[in-house]
Amino acid sequence: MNRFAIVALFVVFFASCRTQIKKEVDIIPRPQKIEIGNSVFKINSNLTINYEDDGSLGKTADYFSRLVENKLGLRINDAGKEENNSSIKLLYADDKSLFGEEGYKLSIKESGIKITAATGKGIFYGLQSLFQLMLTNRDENDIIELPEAEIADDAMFKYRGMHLDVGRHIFPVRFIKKYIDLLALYKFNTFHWHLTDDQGWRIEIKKYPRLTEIGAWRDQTLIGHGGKKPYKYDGEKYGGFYNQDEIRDIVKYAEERKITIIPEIEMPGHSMAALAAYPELACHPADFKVAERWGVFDDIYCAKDETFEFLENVLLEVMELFPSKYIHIGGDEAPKTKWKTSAVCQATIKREGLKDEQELQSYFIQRIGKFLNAHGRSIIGWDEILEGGLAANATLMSWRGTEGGIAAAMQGHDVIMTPGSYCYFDHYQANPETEPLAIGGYTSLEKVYYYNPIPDTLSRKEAKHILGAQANVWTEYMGTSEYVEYMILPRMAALAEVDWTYPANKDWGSFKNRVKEHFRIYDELGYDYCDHPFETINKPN
Ligand code: TNX
Repeated sequence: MNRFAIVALFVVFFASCRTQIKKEVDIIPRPQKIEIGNSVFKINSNLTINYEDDGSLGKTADYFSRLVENKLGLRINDAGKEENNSSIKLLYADDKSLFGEEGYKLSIKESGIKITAATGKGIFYGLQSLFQLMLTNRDENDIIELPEAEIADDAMFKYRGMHLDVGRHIFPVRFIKKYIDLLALYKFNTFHWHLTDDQGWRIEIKKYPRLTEIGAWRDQTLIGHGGKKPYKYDGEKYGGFYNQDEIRDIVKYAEERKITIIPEIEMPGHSMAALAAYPELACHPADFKVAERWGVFDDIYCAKDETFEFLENVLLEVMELFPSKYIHIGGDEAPKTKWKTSAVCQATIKREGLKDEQELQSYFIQRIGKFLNAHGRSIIGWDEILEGGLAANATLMSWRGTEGGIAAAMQGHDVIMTPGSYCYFDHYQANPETEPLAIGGYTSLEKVYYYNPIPDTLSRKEAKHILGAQANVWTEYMGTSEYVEYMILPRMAALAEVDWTYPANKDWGSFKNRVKEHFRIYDELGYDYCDHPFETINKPN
């Protein structure tokens, strides 16, 4: 081969690499199908949106216009049903059977943009993809040119969740909304709101005012890591709660973004804050304090009638506020020490013909489960609710590995996967020696990315019970909202791809490139994030 031919070959090779790269768009989670053309849609100041007016698409169009105006400073005119010359069209598909429940098609041509779906949710997700494209195709002069593209997309899992613990640290309403915005950006559909814990009760309950007068405040907080003795405290009163108006406002905000909020009211353990407010609910009432350090505490709700009456009344108010089908009732880490020495608990064990305290926990959860079922709701509980027998209709959240989830799915129960070593975003994401203080562990971005929620041991039928995966954000060591952002970004982007993208389309190399582009989105939207998530260290988790 002569020199000219070799050079020509190189040119062709590199040119094809370049077009290869251009074939990708920076959408996370990665869509099912993407075809990219050669032209572009240039966004100018005359953007208009139109939609079929079914009473709901108009609201979605309005949401999108506000989003684009706030974040990109671009006005979109609402053309209502006027189709003429509208640059963004939202349409319901004629043949709905061609679309999944949450699927959509996004078509970008030189002449305009069209989003088609069978449902309002699908349209909403199409708009999120469009929003990401607008953010990642903007140049230094704020000019946006979208590539010609045909995108067809749908969700792999129907439950795509992010959790947030506001018990250990509380965050302002405006941050809860900012968190929800991020869920929407990444097509999550569930926000699991952990509202009560030993260190703070965070939801106003009108019938029991002491829960927030007393239970929402701790006298001081542990400094440093909980595993390090002697304990040192900061001596500063800390606390707060969300009143019912704020909660209603947040539920509405989430609804507008197609996100269901599942509230969690912990029982029978992690209840020190409630016991500090109402000590009579304990087996051995004492002068309890709202917890000031992290861990698992022996005093838990006593399995007695007063407790059930209290919890049922609390749940009635919770159900008023949250329309979700599921209510999370916790169930984790409830030591049985106090139940062993309680006459009432022992009498209940005898009366109900239970074997031991483990079965009493099961009785406790089942009784609450029946109460919620009678009100048309279903319970979700952490995997300890397996012990002593699962309540009817209970959905299990598997956190201590995947075994609990596997066992529950084999018993025909629905399961949400949140195994600690893949889905705990309170673990370190980079070298612990140089990172800010976290609880421990090491869960890299890559590890999250490769998580597959469906265990190989399950049959096809059993695997249908795996609804999806969720990351848990426990906040013992996250005192500020900026630090919460830092811990979830970009790992949340990886989880989005675990939950949404079909396994055949997952690709770590491609994800790495796209996530780097998303750093720009975080900068643009004002989120903190870990900018060095690719380094790997030799630390097993
Ligand atoms: C275990 S996960 C807990 C939480 C802690 C977390 C820390 C679960 C159901 N319970 O109370 O915050 O570990 O990683």
